[in-house]
Amino acid sequence: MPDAKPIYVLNGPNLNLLGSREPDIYGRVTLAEIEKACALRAGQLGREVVFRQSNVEGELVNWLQEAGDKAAAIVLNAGAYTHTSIALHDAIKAVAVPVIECHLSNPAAREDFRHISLVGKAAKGVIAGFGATSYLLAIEAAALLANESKSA
Ligand code: CA2
Repeated sequence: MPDAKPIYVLNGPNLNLLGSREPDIYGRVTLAEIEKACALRAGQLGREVVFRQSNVEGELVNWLQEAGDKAAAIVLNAGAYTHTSIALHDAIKAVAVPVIECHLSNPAAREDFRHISLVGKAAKGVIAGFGATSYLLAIEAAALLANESKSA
């Protein structure tokens, strides 16, 4: 696919700690390993991945805006900002490309404060609860949605 736009995979706060702590909830896989697996799966689907992590809310907003111009689709694990960030909600609403909310765990099966997703209220859809595999399922959804769009 010549000139196919990339899939942006954006990760929020504390996800840089993956693999080192709380393995019962989040598994033992590191974010670097997830990045490699995403790149491999996206490559099989004819796409490249731009993979980033930040603990800073505004940086995630900036990257969503950048992806709105450059990406075919966005996979977003906003971490705890999922449940609190009106800024991320508004940024998702403002981009024309599809945003897939992605989680390692299943927030609906956890504490009450994780049951609200401000990201989910703006996203195209949600994939959650499959550990690192959630990212690969989200890459597949992103590639399918991107292929439906003429400009991506
Ligand atoms: O399940 C997910 O992917 C979450 O987005 C992870 C967030 C959590 O706040 C969301 O409710 C669900 C937390 C990411 C923190 O990741 C850590 C990894 C290892 C050790 C400590 C935190």
